[in-house]
Amino acid sequence: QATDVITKHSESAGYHERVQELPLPSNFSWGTATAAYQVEGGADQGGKGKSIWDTFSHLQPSRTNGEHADVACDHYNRMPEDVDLMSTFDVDVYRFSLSWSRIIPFGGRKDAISDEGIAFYDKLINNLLEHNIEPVVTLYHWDLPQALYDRYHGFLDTDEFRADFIHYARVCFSRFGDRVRKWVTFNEPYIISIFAHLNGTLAPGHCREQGTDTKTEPWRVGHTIILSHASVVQMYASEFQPTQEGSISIVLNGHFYEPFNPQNQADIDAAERRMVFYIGWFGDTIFLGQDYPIAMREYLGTRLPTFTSEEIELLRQTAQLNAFYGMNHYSTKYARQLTDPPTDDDWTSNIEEGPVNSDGLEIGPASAQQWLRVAPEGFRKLLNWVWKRYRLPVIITENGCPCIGEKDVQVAINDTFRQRYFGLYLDAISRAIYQDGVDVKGYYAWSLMDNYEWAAGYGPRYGIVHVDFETLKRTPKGSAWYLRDSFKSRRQASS
Ligand code: PSG
Repeated sequence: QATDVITKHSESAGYHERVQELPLPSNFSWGTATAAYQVEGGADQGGKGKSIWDTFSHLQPSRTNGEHADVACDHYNRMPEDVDLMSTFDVDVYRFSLSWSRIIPFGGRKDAISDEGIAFYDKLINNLLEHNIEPVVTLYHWDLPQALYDRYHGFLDTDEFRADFIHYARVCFSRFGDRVRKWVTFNEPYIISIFAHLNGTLAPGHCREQGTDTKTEPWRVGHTIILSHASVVQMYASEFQPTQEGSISIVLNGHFYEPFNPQNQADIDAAERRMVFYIGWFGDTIFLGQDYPIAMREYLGTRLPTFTSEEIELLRQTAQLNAFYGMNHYSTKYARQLTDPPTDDDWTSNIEEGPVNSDGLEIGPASAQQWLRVAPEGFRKLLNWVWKRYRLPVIITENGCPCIGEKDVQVAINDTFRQRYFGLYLDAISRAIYQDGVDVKGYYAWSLMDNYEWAAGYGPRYGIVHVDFETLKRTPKGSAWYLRDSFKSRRQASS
């Protein structure tokens, strides 16, 4: 049976390797990650305002598997227990996000700040520091205050959103910045743009069927994110960094793409161009401080907004202030250049992507989510791609996978599939560092615990801790202990 699995999958994906426990630098930091809406619950506690996810999950339940996150992991009420738990895994870092509408219930720059909301995050941060765990804080992980959507459609109004986001960021820096040394502005701008304003799978669910302008909206949203990020970086550098001495950047996600047919030049070009559209969109503007990639401008024409010369100047000035490249990465796909005319809202430059290549080989074994295959070699190649293009220290801000059948706690505890996934992906990082010269600083596993997986509800489980969503009982999975032990031995091996 084992050979069966092996012969189906492409050798070049790296899955056939044994986990080798290759070394990592002694100062390499590891941790776990979560996002506010996915774990907190406490929907009506502490004066929290509604976010677009509260609305989306309640008013359009068919789009979220009938499930919402009013309670989720109840982290809002069980936070001390969760911090105790993560400290038993010897983590260095905890990456979490702030719920904007917990801190400013109506979100806007003239709206009231909630002391209760601030108090929750104060407690969390202090608790982490008492356990010697470094907080890495994301300002925006998809839960836009509903009031800002009602007022001006959120990201679609660049000027309004930007002004409100700068205000919100300033509140966070001034309240938490004495203790937080690493900030992330946005989690995954690609997903916010494409999945929330074109495919419609994520809140606010804009899509063609709902009559929104899928030709231009996602590119407007991306534009808003890029400018809002740059403004916040500039503000942080001038108002807070001199005294707080922290660092700031953004988190970009992206698959690695292999050509569907490696003999076909069009597919080779497609794989590269797919990454330019996915990652270069935000990376070139934000980290290189320049206009959108030429390939995007050529293909999208006037669908893509333009920067004024002052805006280009802002990007140029803030580019070097980004201290790291935050990388969320899970999987590799094949890219195939299509020749039939694309739809008028095509966002890929007419590329089809999938898990099977022209020889019928699968890129790697399937997880519990259809888009996620195990392919560690693609991870190593993506690390190289990003390093070559941006020359920034890389932090893996998310990586992980959901195994099949994990609702059963016995299956979850014995999560050998995930342990192997982590092992192979960590070996890929070691090779990228020691064989390829990529500067990788840290690794945060997604996720600390099973949680609300957006449109997929409570189906796929990414946690290194199992959560029973009926009793809310937490049980560490084998992978939690695997990561603890593996980081220990990998870091010793290098010193
Ligand atoms: C990234 C890529 C895809 C789906 C979801 C993500 N994709 O290619 O279809 S999102 C990312 C996110 C976190 C999620 C986690 C697992 O930041 O909140 O729970 O991945 O999907």
